[in-house]
Amino acid sequence: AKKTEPVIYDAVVVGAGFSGLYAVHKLRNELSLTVEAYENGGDVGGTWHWNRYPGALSDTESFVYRYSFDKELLLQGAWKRRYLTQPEILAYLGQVADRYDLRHSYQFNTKVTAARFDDASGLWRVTTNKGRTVTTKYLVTGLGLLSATNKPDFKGLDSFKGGQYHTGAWPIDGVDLKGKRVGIIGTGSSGVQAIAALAPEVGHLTVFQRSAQYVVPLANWSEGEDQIRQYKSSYDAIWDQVRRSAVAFGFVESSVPAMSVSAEERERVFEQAWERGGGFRFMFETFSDIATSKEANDAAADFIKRKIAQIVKDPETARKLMPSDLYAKRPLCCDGYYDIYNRDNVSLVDVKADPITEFTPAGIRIESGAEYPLDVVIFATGFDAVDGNYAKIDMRGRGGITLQQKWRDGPLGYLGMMETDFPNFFMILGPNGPFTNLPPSIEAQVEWIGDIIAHMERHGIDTIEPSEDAEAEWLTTCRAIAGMTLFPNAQSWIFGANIPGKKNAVMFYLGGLGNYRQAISAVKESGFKGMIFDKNKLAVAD
Ligand code: FAD
Ligand code: NA7
Repeated sequence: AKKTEPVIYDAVVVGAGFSGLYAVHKLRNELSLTVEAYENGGDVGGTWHWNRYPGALSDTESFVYRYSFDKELLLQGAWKRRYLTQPEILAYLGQVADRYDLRHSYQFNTKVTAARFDDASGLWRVTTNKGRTVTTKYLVTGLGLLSATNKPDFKGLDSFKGGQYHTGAWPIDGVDLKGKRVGIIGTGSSGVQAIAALAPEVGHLTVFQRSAQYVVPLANWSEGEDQIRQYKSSYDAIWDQVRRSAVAFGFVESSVPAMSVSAEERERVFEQAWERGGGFRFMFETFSDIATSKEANDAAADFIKRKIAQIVKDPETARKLMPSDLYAKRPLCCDGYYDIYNRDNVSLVDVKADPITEFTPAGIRIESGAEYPLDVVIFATGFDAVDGNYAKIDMRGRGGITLQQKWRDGPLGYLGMMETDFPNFFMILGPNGPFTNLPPSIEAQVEWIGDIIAHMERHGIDTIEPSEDAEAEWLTTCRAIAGMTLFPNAQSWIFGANIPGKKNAVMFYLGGLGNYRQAISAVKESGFKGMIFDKNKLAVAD
């Protein structure tokens, strides 16, 4: 009998968050390719499928935390407040999946475990934990840059009798925390949101804080039909501005250096931004150089520290809450954050001064010997950012080179999307991509990837990969820009500093979305300069 040919897909897409969903739509619905997609979770949503902790919310404003590629979809947008809650975003992504019929391309609850490029055929072989291996020409991944959870391996974790949950892997059915003694480790973006939501709910909340943070208000006011109609009628202008801007948050970044104005004027601007709410607004809409000048940064930091001193009643607690680092991590925002520490049922433990030594059956013990009895511990300890999920896949490119070998000095990606020696492999939000409100960056990348693939299909090209020179040049650009900012001087996930043993590396292009879009369209306009087409055939011809 004739042997049946194995199925060869045009493209395999991995991930069903903002990135993967748009990639499936682009490749399958717009470019008419055959697509097979995998998602480790039980449904679409990505970040918003996994992060169901109380208080989970996007701090990008509702009018720009969404796709813009389909005007009709944009005009259907509905929301209630200035920021979207996790259930709202999850529902939105579900609607998107319905609208473009995306779910039927996906195998859910399926993890990609290996992906190998076959030099002879120029195709990828992709293996899942369901024991299936498929062959594909293009491999497109949207694995999430804040997705691989980081759970510190404290001594005695297993002995703890209570419940333990990570914010980024929250049980779908929720956790009943009413009246319980809850401990939370971590005060990053997830931590502050959860702390604010839990304090009024639980019996007692003990916050284990390592680094104190700068947190400005959200100002999460309700937005009525009129306001939403106004956004919708200005959407063309809004998205045009977003795409040209640096952080893509839907406001115009300041061009005024902090020290160019009087101290009184600075105070007025900071006060106004405090009232207006929003972390990125506070850092980028107030003055042009908060993230680049130490003096400007100190001025912003001092303003927030004075707020902490005014709000927090107990001086010892206020002292613990005072950040000592630069204001140069991802900016945080939360309504009433510092007020929470005036509540009787909330206590703050400074685990930088007095580190957690172990979990006991009853709770958490710190170095000085104090033990905190707890019913539940919440890990708001963040993510192995950017490359965390890539490291879990056995990925091999040309000649069997592994991604781990390629990234031994830190992850790197050409334009945040491609790798030398990994032909026809496209990452969405891969290393050295933009640091912004993410949906607009995801759209820019998916559209560029779609353009390349369309070009290849039109011209009968089998493989594409960046040249080593192009990749090295992009990395040099990313490093140079990062070096002009204060961000490398603060220890955070942005440079991989939050994971013990992880090499500090420049993992983002900090030049802003406008410049990024220009850089990637220049590559396209030049007929994909810096790319090598059909390297195999070239080798044969040599
Ligand atoms: P994700 O949504 O992370 O999706 C990746 C998916 O890939 C996951 O579902 C994962 O299960 C799947 N996957 C990974 N590896 C595999 C594998 N090997 N096999 C199969 N499936 C796999 N961004 C903003 O711009 N503004 C915000 O306000 C904001 N708030 C955030 C708040 C929180 C709590 C978190 C965690 C993130 C936030 N982000 C925010 C970042 C957010 O991740 C992005 O905005 C966006 O959702 C990323 O979409 P994505 O599709 O690229 O990745
Ligand atoms: P973050 O911002 O990485 O925050 C993690 C927090 O957990 C932070 O306060 C860490 O302290 C703390 N942490 C991490 N490991 C430990 C250990 N071992 N002991 C004590 N405390 C620890 O993650 P988030 O989830 O809040 O936010 C990530 C991004 O997702 C966010 O920026 C948004 O974009 C969405 P540290 O500051 O390292 O001292």
